Amino acid sequence: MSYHDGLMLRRTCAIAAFAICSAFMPSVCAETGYDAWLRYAPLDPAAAKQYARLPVAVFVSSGSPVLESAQAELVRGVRGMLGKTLHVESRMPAGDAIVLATFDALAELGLSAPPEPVEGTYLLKAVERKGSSMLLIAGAGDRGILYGVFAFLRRIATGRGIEHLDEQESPYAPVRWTNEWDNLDGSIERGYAGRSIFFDGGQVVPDLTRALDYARLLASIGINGCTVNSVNTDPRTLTSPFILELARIADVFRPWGVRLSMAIDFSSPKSIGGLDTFDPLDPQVAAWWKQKADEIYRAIPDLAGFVLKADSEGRLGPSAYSRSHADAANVLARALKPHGGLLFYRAFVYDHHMDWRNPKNDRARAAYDSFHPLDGQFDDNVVLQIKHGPIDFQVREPVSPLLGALEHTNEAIELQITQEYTGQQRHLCYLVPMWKEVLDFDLHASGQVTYVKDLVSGRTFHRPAGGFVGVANVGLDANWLGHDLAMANLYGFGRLAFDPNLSPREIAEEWTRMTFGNDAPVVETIVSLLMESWPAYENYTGPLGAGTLTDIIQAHYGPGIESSERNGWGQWHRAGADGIGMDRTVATGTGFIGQYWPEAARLYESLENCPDDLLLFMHHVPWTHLLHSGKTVIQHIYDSHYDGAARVQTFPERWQELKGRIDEPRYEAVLAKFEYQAGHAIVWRDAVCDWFFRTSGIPDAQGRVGHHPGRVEAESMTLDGYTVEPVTPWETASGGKAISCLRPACTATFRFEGKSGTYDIAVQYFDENAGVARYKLIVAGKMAAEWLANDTLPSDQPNGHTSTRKSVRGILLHAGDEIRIEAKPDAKDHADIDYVELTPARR
Ligand code: GCV
Repeated sequence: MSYHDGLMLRRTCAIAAFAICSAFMPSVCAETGYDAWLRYAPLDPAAAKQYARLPVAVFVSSGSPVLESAQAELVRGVRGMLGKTLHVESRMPAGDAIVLATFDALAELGLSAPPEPVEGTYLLKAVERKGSSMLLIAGAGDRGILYGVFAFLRRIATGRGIEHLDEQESPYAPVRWTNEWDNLDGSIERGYAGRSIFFDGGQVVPDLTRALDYARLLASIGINGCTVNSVNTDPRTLTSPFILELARIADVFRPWGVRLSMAIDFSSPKSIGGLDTFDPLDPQVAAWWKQKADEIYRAIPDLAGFVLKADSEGRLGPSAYSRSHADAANVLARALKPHGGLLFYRAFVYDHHMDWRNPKNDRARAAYDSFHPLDGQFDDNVVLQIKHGPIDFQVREPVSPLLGALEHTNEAIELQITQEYTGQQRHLCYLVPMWKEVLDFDLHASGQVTYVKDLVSGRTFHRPAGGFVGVANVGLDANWLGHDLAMANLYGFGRLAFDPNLSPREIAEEWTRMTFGNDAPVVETIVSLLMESWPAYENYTGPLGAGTLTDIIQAHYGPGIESSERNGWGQWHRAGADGIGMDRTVATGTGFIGQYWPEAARLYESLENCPDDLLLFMHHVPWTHLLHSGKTVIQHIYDSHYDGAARVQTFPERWQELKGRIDEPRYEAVLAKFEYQAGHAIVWRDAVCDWFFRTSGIPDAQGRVGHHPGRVEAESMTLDGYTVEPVTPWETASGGKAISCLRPACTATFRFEGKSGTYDIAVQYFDENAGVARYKLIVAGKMAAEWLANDTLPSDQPNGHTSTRKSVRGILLHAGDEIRIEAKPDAKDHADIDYVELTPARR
């Protein structure tokens, strides 16, 4: 569904919602996911009862665009959920009222404010005053009130009472930003939900409704800054006409308390500024940045700051002039300083041409080696933006040691909401439990208990700035992230940034209630699916801290196990005949473990202490090394891949239990995603197990690897028109081969030789992004299924990205029945097929 169709449907639904659901029946009105967790669907009558005494008069103690948003949101939410229309009064009402006030205004109401609240703090309080009930939504600044309104509506949406309300919350850290990797042409780097909501064809889009609605979503979870263009930025971002265009985005963000920030190109003084240098220590360059910052602040007075990726993955940086990262950061920070702006300097700096033959080379060391020596040299409005792990958003990484190594520098942790290495929003992978583990990790900085959440928020070393940055990459898809359930990650990022002491389960439950309603089976099922999803994904994609075994050169999506090796990118797992893993010990390896403070290093340096889930990140061990679990490494790899794939086979069935309890469009969309994920998890399982079997030479003790009962290889079928072709990499096709149709039409046929009964039939084919092939599955002369290979998977070749499963369930088969696939290729999609698998019916 396009954005505009989605919007129309949403509007129609909003108007119809109360008419249809005015009897407070659970709403199963068609939804697009556009409203995300801010649906404000009518509560059922029993739940609504507890809010019967909610005052209908609202008084707002002052006016500002943010307060107007707060007030309008309150009216909208209460109307949607309770069917009650609030009246906004211009004077303090004599009777019961909801009062929105800043802490500064509380004294006038005869109430006291919390001592020294940080910006964004809110207070929800039920107060009896002169015989009337007052429901106070107070805040430190307008943002505090806005956050209070969202917290209040969240209470109602999740069915929590407001009788004796007394809730006060302060944001854990001042920085709670998203980064969007949007390009000016409208594409999004590592975006999986359509094109940019901000840019198209080199311009800011004329209609910024989506940007405005995004700001509302961000505000509802306490996000206060958003960098709208990719860190791999286009220097044109800083040209005068473009600054004026960006100002339009800042204008739509402002009423929601979200400040715009921009990614900048370090070579700009030369590339667009007319200077012959961008040397940060050249006074002309400093003057250029100062004049540029002044110009930007004239157009965007509340710009939050700049983000810079320099000397990384081909981006120009201070090394061009043998200057330090501190020199580069400070020249920008000084230009921003008079305006109150922050400079985020990304610590994602590494050499991507490293010599893989040198066993001492290690990309994981790079951030610490580059930035730790500079601690204390950065100005106070510089924030080092540090990815949570030392490599790059893998399914499992240790915490970056740099996070514990900066006592005199502000830092922010960078988390990735967009699922670059974790299934690209085609697989469900709820990342909040992973982030929580990271934030709760004790880095023992200076020998003290120092959790990551306290280091990054600036609490540990009393830094003036710091916090949380999430790379979101929302797009024009109606549901923002492409998979309705992936929105739990955006929600969870904001909730953790505001309060990292929340638990992943609490967040999952809150999000589910707001997004899908309070129906108990719905809540139970979705929460359990979310909570199981990261462990399952880790199990079928990446073992024991070796990284996600994906194709790291291209799409970062399907399996591509060897792509990590023998190149300069440094994501090596060093698997070979003798064993697997990177030796990062101080004693014999790269010394990476020595970058941790001694108490944390002790956890990793010895094989005895090292946790199983990071073993291969830290050590090189033989295949037969015994884990703490008692299994050998190789058997763990086989077992975990089978377990993970088996777990997600249950996802579609469990989701189907919710039919009728969730609106049809979202029900169907998620079901289709789960069916796809279940099939692709098998591709992952088989690719990883086959590759490790060939490399280790050690068979699976349970006899599963390489043995697939019920599987008929396409190359063994009777082929008409099809030819047998090798697939690259070999492990992404069963038996390393597939059949390819280079004629206008082809067929592949075989006879069923098993016991008569009801079977599920899976056709494993390759859905290449090079045309739309057509398939028909004909069983005993009858059409069993017909489909198009029209997905937009990230490759135009048969491989682990494109291998796709079509499942047809409950087909009655008799011994000797003919099973035939008829295919028509299209353009360069050759209707490739890997195999057909027949299993006794499951459902
Ligand atoms: C924006 C990884 C991603 C790149 C990304 C980079 C970064 O390498 O694959 O797309 O570039 O990280 O974070 O800068």
